Amino acid sequence: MIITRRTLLQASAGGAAFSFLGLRAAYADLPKLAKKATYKVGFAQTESNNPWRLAQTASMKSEAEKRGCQLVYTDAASSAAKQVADVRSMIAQKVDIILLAPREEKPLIPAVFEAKKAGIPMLMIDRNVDPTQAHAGVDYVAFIGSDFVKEGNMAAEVLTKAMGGNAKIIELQGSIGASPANDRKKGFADYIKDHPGMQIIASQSGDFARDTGRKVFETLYQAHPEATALYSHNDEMTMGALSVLDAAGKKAGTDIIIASIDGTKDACQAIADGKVLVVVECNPKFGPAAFDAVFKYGNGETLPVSLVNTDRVFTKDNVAAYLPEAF
Ligand code: GYE
Repeated sequence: MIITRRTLLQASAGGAAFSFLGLRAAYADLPKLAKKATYKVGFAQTESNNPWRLAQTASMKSEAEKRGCQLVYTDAASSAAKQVADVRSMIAQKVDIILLAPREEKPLIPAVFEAKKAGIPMLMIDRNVDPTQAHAGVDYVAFIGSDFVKEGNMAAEVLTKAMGGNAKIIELQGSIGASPANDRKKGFADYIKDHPGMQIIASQSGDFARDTGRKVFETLYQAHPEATALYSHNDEMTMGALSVLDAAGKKAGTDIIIASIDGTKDACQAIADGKVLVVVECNPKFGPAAFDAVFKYGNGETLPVSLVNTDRVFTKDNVAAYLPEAF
């Protein structure tokens, strides 16, 4: 049987077991990782401008140290072009494996193929690259992260129920071209399409950043004072929006009902304070799962092409128990 990328995609699209014969053949395409006691691991971070990123980096650094691995760490400072250059420098430094948190889906594609060509395996951490251009199990080993479509879906479900199926919604999107922004938008839209009273009246990117979120929300809310709800793709932008509402003398939680994603301390405290309705978790503590995958791969094991985190849903009913572990 000849295994093509299409065969593999069909197998994964069907959610079929990845022990499928085809996977092993396609896997043969991937760079190998020699079995060693420790590895020189590259971690190409996207940016460090929010608590989620800082928690992720801390988790990766502490796990690398625990396992005696040398971590070659780079921070792309919100630039996809810099992140491509960062991966190139890791290739030049001959790291054993690269953990990439791709800022955007398309611009990082060349970096994936350059690593593959250099014989360096790669794991996609937290965000993904364009699935039509590069394939897990073929071009890179696996994706480890959340199901962002499901996150958007869960946020929509809690918001729809709380609003009795009627809301005029402002949506703050994440960074343009980033997989969590694309998928969180889709997951939310998929859910509300069956609830005609749930209308998105304005939707714009706040770049997953607090200050950009604040500015964008200020403009959108001024243009749409009739808004009754906010769906924000991450907690940092939610915090930006909360400061706008405060300054405008509006009551978050009453005048505007808010659904958000991540699970930061600030946003979860805002649930406890009655300002935010729901935060869908997106866990940034990737270190243990990422390094487990590295060592398993080095051991010659076949990894599932997608390792999906389980995300919880925080509301006023359960947030107090979560707050001590919030980041
Ligand atoms: O939600 C956000 C961060 O890629 C899942 O990126 C991650 C997202 C997370 O900047 O806060």
